[in-house]
Amino acid sequence: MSKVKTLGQFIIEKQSDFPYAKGELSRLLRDIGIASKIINREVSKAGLADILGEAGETNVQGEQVKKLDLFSNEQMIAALTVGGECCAMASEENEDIIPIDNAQSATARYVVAFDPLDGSSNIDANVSVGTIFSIYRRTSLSGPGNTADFLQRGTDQVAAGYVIYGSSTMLVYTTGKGVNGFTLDPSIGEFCLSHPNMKIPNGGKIYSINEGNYVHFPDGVKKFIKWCQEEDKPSKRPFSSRYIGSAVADIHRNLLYGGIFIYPTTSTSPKGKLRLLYECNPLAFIVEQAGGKATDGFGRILEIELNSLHQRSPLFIGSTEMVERAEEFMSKYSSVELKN
Ligand code: AHM
Ligand code: MG
Repeated sequence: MSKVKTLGQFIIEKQSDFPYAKGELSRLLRDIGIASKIINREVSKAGLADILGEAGETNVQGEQVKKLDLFSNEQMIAALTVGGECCAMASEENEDIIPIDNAQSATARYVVAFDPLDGSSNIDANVSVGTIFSIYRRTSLSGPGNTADFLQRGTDQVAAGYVIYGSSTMLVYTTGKGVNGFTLDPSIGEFCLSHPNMKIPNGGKIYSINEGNYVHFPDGVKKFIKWCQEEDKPSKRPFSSRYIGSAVADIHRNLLYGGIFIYPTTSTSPKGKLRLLYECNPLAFIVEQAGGKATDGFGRILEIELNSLHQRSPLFIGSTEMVERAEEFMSKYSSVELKN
């Protein structure tokens, strides 16, 4: 047998990192892994939807053809509901939480927040999309979970991860003890450890931001972008601009190569676009665990108080040196009033 280590094997091995764990967290991660394989199967057939479906309504089995983000949402909900380790879910696709009211959920200890298919506007163009998830211990004592179970700070996350459906499919996660990445081997249907102990370079040469919104950016961001574009040999500027428009894909690339991703406040979106609970917090937890930094331009993402499920936040995330440089520009040229 080769040295390949599957996600399942890795999770079982790592369970001993949590001496009081009863395996529930491991089972939750396994359930998410299963949902993501089903999502992957459908995402990889995205271009076939029209020819398999009848007027886009039904597929070849006569089933309803669903939009992939709704399909992904259903898969995550189904996997976590039957898994029995989770007492409530929160999803980008659902206004309210989804409490789980069954025999196991009464004693289940976790809640899971997720964005089932982030960047889904890219899907028809065959561009990478992702699933993002974040796991918390419930704060309620029993029964189905409630909204208050989710209103915790990012620092309270027990695990977080993302799945990127790209040129290959990868699952990257952390339980607060470093970051590990697994690539799906389609021939055996297993996520295999391919990127152990991921570390983001301290500096980088890539900045990722939707520059089309330039006129709406805070001055600090405008000045930072101009600084990235200046010629300066010692700091290897000008930097490269790379923007996919799928946060998972942009941040994953920067995690590997070094760089910064920014989705700031804009004059049209004064709180930013991305959501704290199931986009910013899990991505921030992963990037910090990989040695990087994530802020809202002024302070640490993971310490922001969460008051509502779909609360937005600006996000500056990536290589520590680059995020700190952007923060310098923010504190010099932008008002802290822009803060969340
Ligand atoms: P979504 O959750 O509706 O897919 O939106 C989130 C996505 C992120 O993945 C991406 O970084 C951002 O929206 C792109 O937004 P924009 O098109 O404004 O640049
Ligand atoms: Mg999203």
